[in-house]
Amino acid sequence: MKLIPACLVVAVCIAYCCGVSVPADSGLVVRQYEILKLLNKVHEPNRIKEQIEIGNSFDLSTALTGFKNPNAAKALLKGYKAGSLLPRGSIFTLFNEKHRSEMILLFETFFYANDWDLLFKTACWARDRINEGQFVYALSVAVLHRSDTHGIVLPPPYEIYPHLFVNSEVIHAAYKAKMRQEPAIVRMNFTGTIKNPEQRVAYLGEDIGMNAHHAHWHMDFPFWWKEHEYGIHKDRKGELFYYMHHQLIARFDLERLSNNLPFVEPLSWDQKIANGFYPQTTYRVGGEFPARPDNYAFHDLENIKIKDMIDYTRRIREAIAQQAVITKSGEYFYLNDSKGIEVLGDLMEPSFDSKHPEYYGALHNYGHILLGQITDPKGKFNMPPGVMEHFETATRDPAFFRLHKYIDNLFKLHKDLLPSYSKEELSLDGVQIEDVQIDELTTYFEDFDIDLLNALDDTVELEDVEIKARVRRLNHKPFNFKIEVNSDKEYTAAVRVYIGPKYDWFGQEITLDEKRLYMVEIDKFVTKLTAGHNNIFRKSSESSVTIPDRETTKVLHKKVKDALKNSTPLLVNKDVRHCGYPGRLLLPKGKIEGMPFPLYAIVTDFEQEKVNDLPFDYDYGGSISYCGTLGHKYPDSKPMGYPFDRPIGREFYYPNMFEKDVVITHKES
Ligand SMILES: *[C@@H]1O[C@H](CO)[C@@H](O)[C@H](O)[C@H]1NC(C)=O
Ligand SMILES: *[C@@H]1O[C@H](CO)[C@@H](O)[C@H](O)[C@H]1NC(C)=O
Ligand SMILES: [Cu+2]
Repeated sequence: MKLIPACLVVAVCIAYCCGVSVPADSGLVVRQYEILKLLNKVHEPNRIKEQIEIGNSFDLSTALTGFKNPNAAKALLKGYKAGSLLPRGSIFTLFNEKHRSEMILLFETFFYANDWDLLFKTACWARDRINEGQFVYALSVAVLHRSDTHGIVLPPPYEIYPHLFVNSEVIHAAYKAKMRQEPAIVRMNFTGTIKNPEQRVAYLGEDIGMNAHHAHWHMDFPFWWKEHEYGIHKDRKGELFYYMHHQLIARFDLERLSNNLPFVEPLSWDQKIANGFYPQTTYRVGGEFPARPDNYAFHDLENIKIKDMIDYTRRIREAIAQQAVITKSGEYFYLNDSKGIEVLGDLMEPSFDSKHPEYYGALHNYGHILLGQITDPKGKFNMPPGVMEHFETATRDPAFFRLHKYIDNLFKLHKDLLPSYSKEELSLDGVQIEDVQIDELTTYFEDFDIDLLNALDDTVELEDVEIKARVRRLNHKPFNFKIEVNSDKEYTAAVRVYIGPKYDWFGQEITLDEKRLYMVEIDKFVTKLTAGHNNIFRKSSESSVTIPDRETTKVLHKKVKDALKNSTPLLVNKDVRHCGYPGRLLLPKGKIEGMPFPLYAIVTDFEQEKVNDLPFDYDYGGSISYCGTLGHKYPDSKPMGYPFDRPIGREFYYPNMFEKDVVITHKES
């Protein structure tokens, strides 16, 4: 990027250096259109005639020379011919090794196709021949990572596979409406009743935007990603695994306080899980998601033993205490600096880059599986995978946050052994934040409709009718804030803004060193400071943490059609990703009578921490804070969560920081 000389034409400048939306060329519009059609009603045979014909006449075995690396395509074809692949109609879970390895073959086939034409033909072929879960996931990850599909927007996952996002009653009611051929809006309730205290925060765990974010994060950063083979580096992937999940829990904890619930407790392999979970969700085919009664204990699975989990944990704790991980070849990899978190993240998830998967195991992934199969550990009842075995559904189960707190506490052990930030690392000469002013912070619940078109079987006799699920979801009034900064000189400044809890569940004021664990990032941005007084204005919608509501398939479809007719150009951002916490959920609910939260801001020198040569205000196309970037380095070099990721030292507050209480008020509607 830095090689591009000063822009000759403004339009070129925008297209090449600043990552903002530009009109798509006609090739990309066509590709976007075909991808939308390929992902339509994936559970049924394709109904798009042209795509069916392309799929039928395509012969993968004679096309192998068209792949940069044909091995995956060969192996896929072999499995297909032998009938050994997961059949269509079966439930796909990424946590199942067989399912996953087949999906990776399909992904690599898509990824290594030398041009769009071959990718498209292969996809048309696979659409009706490979399991639909594998197809959607592999195609999505391929589209996100191929350069000829950069900028393509995928339909929201809750429209591709609504069953994973809405409960059984809704699906049932939707079927009835379709039979009667009446348009319908079905009201969806959150699972459980008021007798279950966890139900008070079900609206967050079951929020479809939150689940969609989680699903997309794991598409942007697949744990099975073979960086060296694919040639795409995922900058700070291990650290993002730590930080994104850490923030999800912290955010959940603030929601809990807003609802008079204590912070999440970590779970433990040898203790019963006090709170059961009844998902009330059903697979399209294959039955209900298994439920877990209260006070249920972990059980050994055939290939995952509780004892092993305890051993893995002990080894990881040992590595943390020694500040060194032992690698497969018997060397030590030190954890005593800010790079250590990256290694630990890869180790605990574990990703393909784990330094020693045999020794340190698969703490997080196995945790998901143990929870998912907890009620049928021997497979006696042939129960389908649990909610914990899909990234689309995992956060519905409160045990998700308990598992992640368990893992997060291990990360904390590591961070606690690093030195506190020094004065040099915290302060900024000649810069003083004088005040932070923020609009009234108000949250409320609103209705949101999910299109259920893809949830229902197509029938030749019955026309599609508009059927929607109506859910309640948390939102907040848009707000602005103003940071007043005095500076001795010009700076390109990085600004970080957090909110945290003031009181714990007992009503006790929380100390700074405890509070730091629950600080939720609200925004991180770069701005220019002039010498003298500066007013920095920022809007909630600009947050680096969040993304706006996803475009519905219908709207997307219409835009693409308009672009094909040349009436309105389709705007695309080639850096776009789909990952990001929903903007609506930026603020915790707070309380009707108002609830205080400390707001914290810090200004640092971006020149000292900048990594890329892109303009300081480059738009990386989505949530940088949680989701990093695609194809660029993570834009700053500070540890994620700075300055709260490390223990607070004796001196912490400097003039370039500011803290004050803000009040979040919930309006009942
Ligand atoms: C949701 O709850 C309300 C009130 O309890 C009930 O009337 C309604 O039938 C429920 N909706 C569904 C789809 O179960
Ligand atoms: C980390 O530990 C190694 C081995 O003891 C040592 O050589 C290195 O200087 C340490 N690094 C830091 C930043 O303390
Ligand atoms: Cu996750």
